[in-house]
Amino acid sequence: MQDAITTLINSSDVQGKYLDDASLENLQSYFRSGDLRARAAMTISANASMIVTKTVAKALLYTDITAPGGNMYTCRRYAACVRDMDYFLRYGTYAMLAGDPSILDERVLNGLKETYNSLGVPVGATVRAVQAMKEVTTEMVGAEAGREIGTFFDHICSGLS
Ligand SMILES: CCC1=C(C)/C(=C/C2=NC(=C\c3[nH]c(/C=C4\NC(=O)[C@H](C)[C@H]4CC)c(C)c3CCC(=O)O)/C(CCC(=O)O)=C2C)NC1=O
Repeated sequence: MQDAITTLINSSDVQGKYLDDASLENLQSYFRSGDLRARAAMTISANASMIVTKTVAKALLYTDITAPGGNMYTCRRYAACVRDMDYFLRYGTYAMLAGDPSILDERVLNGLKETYNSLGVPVGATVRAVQAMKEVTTEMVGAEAGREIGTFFDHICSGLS
């Protein structure tokens, strides 16, 4: 796993150089948004199960997916989906704090699309649910922090598409 700081320092070190202006500006904006991201992480962790419940209600409940024959039908599969949504929220929060998506690539997206395809988990509906989670989370943390974490929800979606 990497974060905004190690990513920028490593790329300067490879070139044997000090951080250039563009890298320093990136770092400054990472530090400036630090308090915002930490407060958003607190709000999210205190409300995680509510965010997941609202997301499922908004995007999945009472659709073909929860009806007989749908991928979320039966308690076991419903619970697996809710658990996956909680993984997306938790790892999205980690990535927001790190300011870097590598933790998502390594621990969430690695092999996920293949797993979903082999189990018949609908990827399109999952992507829509992650987008709904972005909206629900933004309502809770506010527009500015919503944009910070939104990038990483989008990263999950593009990793699945
Ligand atoms: C921390 C990283 C991590 C992730 C991301 C993860 C995902 C993950 N989700 C799975 C299953 C599943 N995932 C879903 C999810 C859904 N079905 C739908 O229709 C919805 C659209 C969607 C929820 C948004 C379902 C229903 C299953 C069970 C499928 C089955 O066994 O038939 C499985 C197969 C094994 C299992 O059932 O536990 C994995 C590995 N596991 C991990 O360790």
